[in-house]
Amino acid sequence: MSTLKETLYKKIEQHRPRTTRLLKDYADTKVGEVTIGQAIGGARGVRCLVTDISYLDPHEGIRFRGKTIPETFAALPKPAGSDYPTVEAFWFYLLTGDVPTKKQVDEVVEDWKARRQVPHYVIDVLRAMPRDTHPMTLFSAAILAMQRESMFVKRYNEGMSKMDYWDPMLEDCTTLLARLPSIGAYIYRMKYKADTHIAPNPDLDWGGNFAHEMGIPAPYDDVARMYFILHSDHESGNVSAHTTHLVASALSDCYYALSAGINGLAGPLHGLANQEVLSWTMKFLDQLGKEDYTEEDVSKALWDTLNSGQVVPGYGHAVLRKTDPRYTAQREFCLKHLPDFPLFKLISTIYKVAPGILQEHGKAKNPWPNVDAQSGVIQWYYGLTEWDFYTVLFGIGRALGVLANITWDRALGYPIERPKSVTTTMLEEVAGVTSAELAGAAK
Ligand code: CMX
Repeated sequence: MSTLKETLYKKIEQHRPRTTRLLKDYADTKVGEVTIGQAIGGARGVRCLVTDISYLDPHEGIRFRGKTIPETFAALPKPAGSDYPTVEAFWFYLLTGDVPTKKQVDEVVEDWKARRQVPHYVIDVLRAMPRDTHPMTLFSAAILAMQRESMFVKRYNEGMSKMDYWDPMLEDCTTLLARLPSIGAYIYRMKYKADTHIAPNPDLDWGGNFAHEMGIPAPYDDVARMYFILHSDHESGNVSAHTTHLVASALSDCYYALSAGINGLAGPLHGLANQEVLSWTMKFLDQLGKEDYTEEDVSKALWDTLNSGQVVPGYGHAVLRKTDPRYTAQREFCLKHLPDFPLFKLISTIYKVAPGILQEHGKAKNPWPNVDAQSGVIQWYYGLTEWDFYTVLFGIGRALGVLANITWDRALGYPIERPKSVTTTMLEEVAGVTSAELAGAAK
């Protein structure tokens, strides 16, 4: 058994009685109430998911296993010469809550290297799809294609005990994770770099090797590490995390579950917003028609977007009520590495102007930027200008959080998910809406 698996097993054994006790003795204790607004309005704020891997406070932002983003970056071991930890160290930490030693990290790095070869049939699937297919569709299809390899399915069919579900789930998640950066890089180079490919470098960690296979020199290896960690987890209610959790709750394996989660991430209100931010900013530059724009010009272009009924991409959030600390972390990177880059300056001007405009507009509950408002600028600076690809980068990172979560879901025996629906008439009855009022409203 690997050190990671052994550590995780101990944590699972310690945790199981806590969940069992809550279910046995306190199952009827209320965590909150559900309002009509929540039932119709996308279940905002309904407390009906449990995860210990990350927690999102509306005012403070995300904590991974109790640590803020700067604390996480500071605590985890880093490769020589890097400012950011290895993703492998972060995976150990997300799964177990323990900051790993260098030796423990090295073990995960070697394990992932041994599993990272992308099978040839996956490449065949990618190549069989039309070349103008969106990178997120290619990414999701590649993940789904590997479902045939699931250890979880094999062991399930052999009749494994429920208590053991987490073990083959972890095996599958590890194999899937190990391959994701190479799949992403293959899609990128097949579509945008004349179908030329770069073989993996056996000396490099997951993030470092991704930069290498993309063909982008340092410090892009650190960009990759930072980016994947920042995008990994945002508690369980967002579309990609919730979808992955929901699909896995039917005991679908991680290939089915992650592919579904990636499809949710591909929506413009969720992960695709990072691509939207860049395409919108470029249109916006065209509209302004000059590089010496003023804050008034930016303000007018923002109002044009809002007045035409569109959302300002990269701004607003369903939970957060302040600037997303993932935005801040990336902004700090930009201030250090690309302070004079014109696109960064424009994004900074939008940051200055947009919150006030959104407040004046009066609709968005949160006028502050989210993670997607800042991420494309960094990619663009390092030559990754094909913004259709940006959500794949988000997806590679997001896989870390959602796969850690479904491993724990199986460890704690979370059941198949099945909330209850009601009819509109039932809501009207609860609200005390009379038939006379309804008849009046219909006129
Ligand atoms: N620009 C304009 N209007 C906005 C807005 C924005 N950035 N954010 C919210 N609004 C509007 C909503 O469309 C909604 O309008 P209607 O009442 O007409 O339907 C109203 O404000 C209330 O919305 P909300 O409660 O503040 O926000 P939601 O929880 O419904 O939605 C989100 C959250 C992120 C989908 C929304 O803020 C949005 O569309 N933002 C732009 C897209 C974006 O950046 N998405 C990425 C989020 C992070 C991620 O998942 O990657």
